[in-house]
Amino acid sequence: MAQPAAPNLTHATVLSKLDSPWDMAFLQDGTMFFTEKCLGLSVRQPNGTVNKLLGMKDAKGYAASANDLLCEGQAGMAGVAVDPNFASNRFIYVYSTSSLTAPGTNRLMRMKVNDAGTAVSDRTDIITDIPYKPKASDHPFGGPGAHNGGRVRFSPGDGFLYVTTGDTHNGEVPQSPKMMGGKVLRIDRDGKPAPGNAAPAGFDPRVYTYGHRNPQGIAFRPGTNQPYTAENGPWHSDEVTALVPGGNAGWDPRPNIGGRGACPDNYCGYSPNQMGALPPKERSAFMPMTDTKTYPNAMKPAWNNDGLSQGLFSGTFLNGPQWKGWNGRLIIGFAGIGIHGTPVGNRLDVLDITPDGSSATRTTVNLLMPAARFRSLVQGPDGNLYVATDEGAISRLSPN
Ligand SMILES: [Ca+2]
Repeated sequence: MAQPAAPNLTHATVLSKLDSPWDMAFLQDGTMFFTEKCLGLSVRQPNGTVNKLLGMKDAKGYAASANDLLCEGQAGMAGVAVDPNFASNRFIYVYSTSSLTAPGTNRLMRMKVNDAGTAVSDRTDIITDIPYKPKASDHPFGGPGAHNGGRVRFSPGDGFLYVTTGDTHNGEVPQSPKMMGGKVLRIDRDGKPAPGNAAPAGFDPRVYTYGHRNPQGIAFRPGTNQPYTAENGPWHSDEVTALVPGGNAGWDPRPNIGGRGACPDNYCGYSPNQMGALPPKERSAFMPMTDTKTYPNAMKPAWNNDGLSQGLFSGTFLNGPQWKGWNGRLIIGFAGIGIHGTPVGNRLDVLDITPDGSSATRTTVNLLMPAARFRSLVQGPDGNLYVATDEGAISRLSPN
């Protein structure tokens, strides 16, 4: 039987001249909440009106401001999700870096949106202890705010909230049972652990999976609702991984694990590493994204970006017959700026993942829009794909 064809895409700009838009979340009527990394939370009403709801420190023009919210490097205001019961409880959830406790952490805030959609109130920080990298001098690589995680999604299957967190360039974090970076957390709307997380004994009960590097995409496969992460690799090997409760994603940048030597500031995350695209057999000596030697039961990736690190950042499953041959497939976006000799990562790929999540084949999307650094991908209630780019736009890609 012939495979259904891939859809053609048309492109329309929904909002432009934004400042580092990071994520979007929709209501059924098309209302779109969105974050800007260094400004705050806003909402675009179905008629196109934009209301600025909650601003970070020094952001102008917002209905309210929160002076503890800050941005620095990759950190700032990030993921946003609306409650599945929004119609009755009006709850919205936002991940942001905060200075409320020194030297700062990432927090997951729950707030209430008023009926007019012009203001938020009742901020409750339901997670307060996600690590944040406060200053460049702590570690030799990257800058402050590096590896900050930040995607926030409700599962349509179990109704719980999944939160992705980054390793903050701290070697102890990803495998730590108590430090909440390098994890996927699974919680209820009050921030309490969801039942069935199944992390090993001694782990914080909010931990669903651990041993991640910097997962910034999480999506749920239609049909099974199994969660999949998309995460950045250490100058090689971006990964997409099917998650299982209590699973170890196999990232452990500590020295002396698996025979690694001393590394700068006890973070071997780039050591040994490659500069440029080396042949796969040479890459096998690199610090692995999934260390199956040390952790034989680690979750193996469904897909590896041909050994390259190009800023794999976000992903969502396309769902609905309008997507033709891509219906049910995972679309992922890259935001890599092309450092260390790798090609710039401004593209979208569609992955056809096997039912067991063990492997995938890739199709690169031919976009009818300018090349861009893709920060967020969300399918809207109209069935179209909305994309946020570092170039400052939120666009709509419609299949036809
Ligand atoms: Ca991994």
